[in-house]
Amino acid sequence: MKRIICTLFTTIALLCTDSAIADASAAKQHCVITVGDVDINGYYVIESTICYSTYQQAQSSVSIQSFTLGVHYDGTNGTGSSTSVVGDDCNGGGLNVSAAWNDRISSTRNGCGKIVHYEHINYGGATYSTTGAGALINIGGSMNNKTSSIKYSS
Ligand SMILES: [Ca+2]
Repeated sequence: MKRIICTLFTTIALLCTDSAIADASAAKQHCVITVGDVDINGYYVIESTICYSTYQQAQSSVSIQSFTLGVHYDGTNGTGSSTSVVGDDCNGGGLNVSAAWNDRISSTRNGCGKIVHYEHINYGGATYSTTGAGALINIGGSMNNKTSSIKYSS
C-alpha cells in the first residue's frame, strides 16, 4: 500500500512539475528598457531593464515624462512578448539587443519616426527599417527573427 501511495504522489509531482514548466515557457514577458544619453560610439546608455508579466503593466510603468522610442514584439502584428525602449528622444542612438531578444523580433511599433533593425550587433549586416511614428509594422522578408541591434531616429 505504501508503495502505491508513493507511486501516486510521484506521478502527481511529475504532472505538477510538467505543467509548471509548460506554464513558465508559455508565459509572455514584457520588459521596459530605459535609456539615457548616447555614448561616443552611438549606443544609448541603458539605465534600467524591468520586466512585467503583462503588456499593460509594462506600459503603465512608463512615466509620463519619458517617451517610448519603440516597442518590439516576438510575434507579428504586436503579439507575444515585448520589449519597450523608453528614453528622451530619437537622436540616432541605438543598442544591441539582449541575448534573450537576439534574432527574435517579428514586429515593431514605432515611437520614433524611423527605426532601423540590423542583422548583426554593432549595427552590422542587413537592415530593415520601420517608419512612421505610431505605426505597427511586421519585420519583413529575410529580417524576420534576425534583429541583433537597433537604431532610433526621427
Ligand atoms: Ca519572433
